[in-house]
Amino acid sequence: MLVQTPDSVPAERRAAREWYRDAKFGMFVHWGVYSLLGNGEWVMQNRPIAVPDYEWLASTFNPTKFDARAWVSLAKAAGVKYITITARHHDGFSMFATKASPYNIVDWTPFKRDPLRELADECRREGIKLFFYYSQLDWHQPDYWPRGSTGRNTGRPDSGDWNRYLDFMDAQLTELLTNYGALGGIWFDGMWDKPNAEWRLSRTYGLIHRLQPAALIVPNHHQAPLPGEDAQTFEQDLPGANTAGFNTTTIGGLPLETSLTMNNSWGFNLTDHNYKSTRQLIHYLVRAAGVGANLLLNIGPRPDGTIPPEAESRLREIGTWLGTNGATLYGTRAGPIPPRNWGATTARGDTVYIHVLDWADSVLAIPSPGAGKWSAKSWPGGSALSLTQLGNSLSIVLPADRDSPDRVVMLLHRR
Ligand code: FHN
Repeated sequence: MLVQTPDSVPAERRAAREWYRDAKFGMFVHWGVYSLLGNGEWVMQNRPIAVPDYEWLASTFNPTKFDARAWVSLAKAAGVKYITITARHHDGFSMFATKASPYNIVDWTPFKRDPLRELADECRREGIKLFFYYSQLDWHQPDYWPRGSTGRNTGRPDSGDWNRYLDFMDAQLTELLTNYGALGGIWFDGMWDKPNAEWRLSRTYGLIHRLQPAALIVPNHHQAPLPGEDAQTFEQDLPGANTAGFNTTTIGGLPLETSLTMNNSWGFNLTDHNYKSTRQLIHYLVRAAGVGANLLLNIGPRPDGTIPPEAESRLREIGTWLGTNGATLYGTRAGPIPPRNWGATTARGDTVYIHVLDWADSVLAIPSPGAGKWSAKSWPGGSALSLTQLGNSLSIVLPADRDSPDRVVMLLHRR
């Protein structure tokens, strides 16, 4: 497999990686046939539902209220720079027009439209990048054989042709990278179902980089980065943390992302109203930026194509907050002071942004972010804040507004 050194990565892709580092905020969308049952995207595995029953369910999928313009304008209002949507999840149903299998939204359902086409056109119009989530795991295809740790009670025959399955995936990836214009990239998931199988990754990655040299490969395989990959994504954990149990990999030099549910479900869950507050979500966005990572915040649209109001309101509130504070995140990198219980720091050039998230007091003492003299200003007002510099530490009198989800202090290096 080709060893990937930074300079072996074409300039276009390096530029795309920098765009991705600058983006900081993406909207994840888990939407598909499973949304009909309102019990998350693993319902076929968990219930379990055999292939014929699930195929019947799929034939009833008809999201007549789906409106790509409404979705993309909400994303824009939320301040997200890219959308990552499930083109095919583990249930094996394709949410796009494909010649590789009739088991897709255009040929198998009364909907007969290609929502990914409509989204791609709308994203291009609004300047939002589009990534396609693509599951390597498949609970429907007989050729996903030998089975992995899941999908064992779907009623499929105990036989199949693995290489034909890999060919099927490459054929679909060719369609996704040819028929929807320039993409942000492909977000892979599911390899963890058969971690030791021969996935022919260099062939598949080579295909993607050939078809769209600027498209990024973001693999959610919970392993250390492999050649040809462009980012490291962590699930339900900030990079370096591991409350979820599978984020065991060390942080490499690639751009970082963390994907997060807004409630406890990726796919639509009728009874899961356990939504995080807007404040918690802003804190997650800021803490992710504090370690140089993007937040990929998930929504699970309903089977009719509408977005749950709890998700919509939170996205709009985050967007309002970013309207004022976005400049302290977008285009920044991890700040000189690693994350703290009181908050995090981001930096752009010589300017350091101190994000005070959880701190009851009016004065904060921090290690000096670097030699030389520093001054402090409030954000966004820009009014001077009292700063005392003693040796290697600074103590800053914070802006008064303790209720703000993030009291931002701008630290300026005084030459
Ligand atoms: O099994 C999937 C799950 O359904 C969801 O897509 C998440 C999103 O990051 N990834 C897998 C679990 O690791």
